[in-house]
Amino acid sequence: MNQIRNIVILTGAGVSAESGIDTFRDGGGLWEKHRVEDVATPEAFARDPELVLRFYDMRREAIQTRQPNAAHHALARLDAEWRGELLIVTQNVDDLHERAGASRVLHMHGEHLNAWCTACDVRSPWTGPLLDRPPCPECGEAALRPDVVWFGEMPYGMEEIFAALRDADLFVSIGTSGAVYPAAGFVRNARDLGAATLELNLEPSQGTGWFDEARHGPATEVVPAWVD
Ligand code: BJW
Repeated sequence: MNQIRNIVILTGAGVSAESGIDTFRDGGGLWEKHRVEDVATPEAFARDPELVLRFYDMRREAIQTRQPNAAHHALARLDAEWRGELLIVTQNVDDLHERAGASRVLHMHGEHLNAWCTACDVRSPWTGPLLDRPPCPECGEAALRPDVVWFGEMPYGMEEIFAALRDADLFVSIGTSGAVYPAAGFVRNARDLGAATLELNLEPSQGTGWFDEARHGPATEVVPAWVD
């Protein structure tokens, strides 16, 4: 890591898997139990808000009982100690990077523990259920939805992410299948912009061929081994 000053780290569901949070596309993952079209699009929410809110209430409750694992802690150590630029771009909607102590975290697919009021456009911290249609703490309208990015919606922070990719010397992708864009394209963006690229994943991802180097194994092993 001698020549490296600026790092962008992309994380996905695999980094939280060993904390007991379901991934999406693995065997037994969320998309085996729920159809994407039924729970993770704006059209699904318009059609059947109760089904969507029940799905997210269940997951919001579950993540609050889960704890960061050795991969989150290793990344938090790196964040605390790295003197150059560092950005953890997470696709995860849990808060395990933050609870491990990382501060330079961007949630490109939103956060379970926020609610977004579609009436006044304000985001508020939210730990309880949304199914009973509580009023927005800001404007009082019963118009809250989970503050997550569904298919067809624009991910958060794209300008900041591309600025970081432009300056990156190293791009590291951890625990993501490479199935969902635009995140799946970051490795090619980073390469085109001159960064070295590394994949850390349980198995080769869909984009594994784009990386300069890949190390495969559980995140709680391969991430601390890379950081330390
Ligand atoms: C471990 C492990 C262990 C397990 N240790 N590893 C056709 C072509 C290209 C694009 C499109 C297309 N048609 C439509 C699109 C666009 C669409 C898209 O990508 N669709 C694809 C499915 C084809 N994308 C969008 O709509 C996005 N918006 C968009 O594109 O806007 C326009 C735009 C244009 C230009 C620039 C910018 C924007 C929005 C995508 C929103 C995704 N939302 C979700 C739900 C979030 C809320 C929620 O949590 O419910 O985000 S879907 C879901 O997938 C979630 C995740 O963040 C995301 C990625 O999943 P992830 O993290 O990779 O998880 P898995 O399960 O897929 O993989 C886990 C990996 O971990 C596996 O590889 C395991 O092996 C590994 N693993 N255990 C290490 N212990």
